Amino acid sequence: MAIPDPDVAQADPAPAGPRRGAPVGRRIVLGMIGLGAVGVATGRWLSDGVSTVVASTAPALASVIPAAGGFRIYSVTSPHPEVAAADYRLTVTGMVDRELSLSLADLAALPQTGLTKDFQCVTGWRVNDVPWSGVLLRDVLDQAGVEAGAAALRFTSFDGVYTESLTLEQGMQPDVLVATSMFGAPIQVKHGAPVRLYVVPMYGYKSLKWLGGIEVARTVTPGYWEERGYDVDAYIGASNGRNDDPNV
Ligand SMILES: Nc1nc2c(c(=O)[nH]1)N[C@H]1C(S)=C(S)[C@@H](COP(=O)(O)O)O[C@H]1N2
Ligand SMILES: [Mo]
Repeated sequence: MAIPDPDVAQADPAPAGPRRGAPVGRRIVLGMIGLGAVGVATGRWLSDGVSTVVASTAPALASVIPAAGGFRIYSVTSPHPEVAAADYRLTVTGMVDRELSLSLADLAALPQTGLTKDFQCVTGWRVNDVPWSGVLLRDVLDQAGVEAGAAALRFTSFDGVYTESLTLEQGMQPDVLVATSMFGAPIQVKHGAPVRLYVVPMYGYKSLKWLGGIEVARTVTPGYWEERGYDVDAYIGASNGRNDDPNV
C-alpha cells in the first residue's frame, strides 16, 4: 500500500493493499499477531522512534504500543503539533453567515458542556467513562450561522495532514463536542491540545485532534482514514470497523 504522505515515504510497504470495504490497519495488525511479530515490531518501532510510521500506516498499528490510561496515542504526523495558548484559533468558514476565528477565551465564553462517555477505536481498544468537556459543536455552528443548503462539515487539524468529516445533521447532535478538557484537565498535547473533536457515537478516528478549522459545505469530503477504506458514517458497531472482527 502506498500512502501518499511524505512522512511515510520511506516506510516499508504494508503487506497487503486495502481491500474494498476492509480496514487496512486491522488486517495488518491481525497479520502481525498471527505471526507472533508484535513484540519484535514494537521494540523496533520504539527504539527507532518511528511511531509516525506506525501510526501513519493505519489506525490499528499503533495499538500495539501501550499507553497510560488505556488510550493509544495515534498521529499520522510527527512530532505532535504544538501551538501557544494565546495563538490558538479555531476558524469556522464556508457556508456560514459570519466566518469565525475563535480564541481559547472565545471558546471558554460559550456555554460549556460536559459528557462522560466511552472512547472506542475501530481496532477494538476502548476507554470507558472518559469525562470530556468543552463546547457542543452545534453551539459553535450557531455562533457562525449555517447557511441554507449546507449539509456537511469538514474538519482540519493544524497538524497539516489529518482531516475528518460529518454530515451537518450528525454534527448538530448534542453528542459532538469541541473538547477543551479531558479527565478534568486541559487536553494534553498528545491527545490533541488545546482543542479536539469528540464524536460520541462514532469510532475514534472521527475525533480529530489538534482541531484548527471547521468548514461548512454542501457535500461531505471524506476524511483521512475514509479515503483509505474506513466508513464515512463511523457509528460504533454499525460501520466497517467491526465487520470482520469478532473481538470488537
Ligand atoms: N489529527 C489527528 N487526529 C486523530 C488521529 C490522527 O492520527 N491525527 N487519529 C484518530 C484515531 S484513529 C483515534 S482512535 C483517536 C485516538 O485518540 P488519542 O490519540 O487521543 O488516543 O484519534 C483520532 N484523531
Ligand atoms: Mo482509531
